Amino acid sequence: MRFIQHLEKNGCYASVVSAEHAVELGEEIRSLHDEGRIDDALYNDYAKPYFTPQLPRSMPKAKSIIVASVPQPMIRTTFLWNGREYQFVIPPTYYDGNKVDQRIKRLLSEGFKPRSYRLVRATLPVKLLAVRSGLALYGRNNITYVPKHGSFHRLTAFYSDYDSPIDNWREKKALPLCDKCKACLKACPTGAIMKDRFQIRADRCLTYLNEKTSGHEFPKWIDASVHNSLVGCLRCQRVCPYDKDVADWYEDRGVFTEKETEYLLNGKFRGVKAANMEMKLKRIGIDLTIFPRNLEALLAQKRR
Ligand code: B12
Ligand code: SF4
Ligand code: SF4
Repeated sequence: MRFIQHLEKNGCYASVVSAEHAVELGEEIRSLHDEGRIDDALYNDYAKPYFTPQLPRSMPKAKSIIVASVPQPMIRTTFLWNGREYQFVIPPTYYDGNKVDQRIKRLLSEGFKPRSYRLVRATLPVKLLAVRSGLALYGRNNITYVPKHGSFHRLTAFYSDYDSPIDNWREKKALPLCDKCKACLKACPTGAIMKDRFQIRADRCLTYLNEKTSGHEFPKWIDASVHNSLVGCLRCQRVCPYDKDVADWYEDRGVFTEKETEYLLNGKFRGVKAANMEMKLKRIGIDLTIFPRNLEALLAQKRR
């Protein structure tokens, strides 16, 4: 399909399925919750809109869902503190969400020419969609992988009135090496990846814990040495053989002065100063809610 080739020429991947599958995606996730394999808080509070897909009001008769993958590096950001310079990492996908959506929308519109179709951003469980559309494969770490950039890519999806002659819907599939490899299982610091079950225990994932607002302290069972990113966690990605070409792929973004670091560690955020800091943090895909907890945890490690 020309629009898929157009995305590929621009370094991205895409696939298309019939819009009828939106319901199935929701059903599959719901049945996991019914079986007790997704924590109530995660299902009901954290990610409900992704798990209960509905065709958008602006396109109740959508014909297809187009899912796209855009490569993204890690962000490396610098904090000056007590006369020293510290570099901390933010994993791919936290930042530039809107930019990615706009870029994909533009590339799709260009690829559709001379025709023109409507595109409405879709709130869906996009990993499951990407794998069931043949765009990606699941890793045992439950992250999805595409050629070249491994798991270092952002997924996004759009409903469209494009009536695709092909429906790429299929069974889900894992990476070929996951059968024998245990690298991510061994590297996971919280036991979220399990030996005898493919689906991870998301409620144990460090990312789930450090994305919560800073008022939520880390549980006692979390070892202080496990923190590795300003938000999220990269342990299971960086050890994966399919990520070996991207494991050191960074973009340097943002320097926080001594004063700014002190402000973030102080934890009292109000008024114009807080608004300005939010703007600066937005560029690297985070916000004030995770401060001071996550930064304290990383700096404490450096002092050990
Ligand atoms: C909720 C959520 C979280 C939660 C829960 C994660 C989870 N695994 O459920 C938390 C906060 C923990 C989280 C963490 C992360 N997330 Co997140 N998250 C989401 C969100 C909103 C929904 C994910 C979801 O559908 N979960 C429900 C579970 C049940 O679905 P699933 O993980 O796909 O589970 C499938 C597998 O277990 C598989 N399966 C089960 N058994 C078997 C057996 C076989 C043989 C096979 C093949 C498959 C299989 O089937 C299940 C579905 O039926 C999406 C955004 C979106 N729009 O979808 C981002 C998203 C998935 N997250 C993303 C990322 C990058 C991450 C992190 C890597 C961030 C980081 N570096 O710290 C971590 C990775 C944690 C991990 N190992 O999964 C990206 C993934 C991009 C990619 N390359 O795949 C997404 C898509 C955001 C984005 N727009 O890019 N996340
Ligand atoms: S580290 Fe090994 S088991 Fe884990 S996702 Fe990668 S190949 Fe699969
Ligand atoms: S992101 Fe970290 S805590 Fe979560 S599954 Fe991967 S290694 Fe484990």
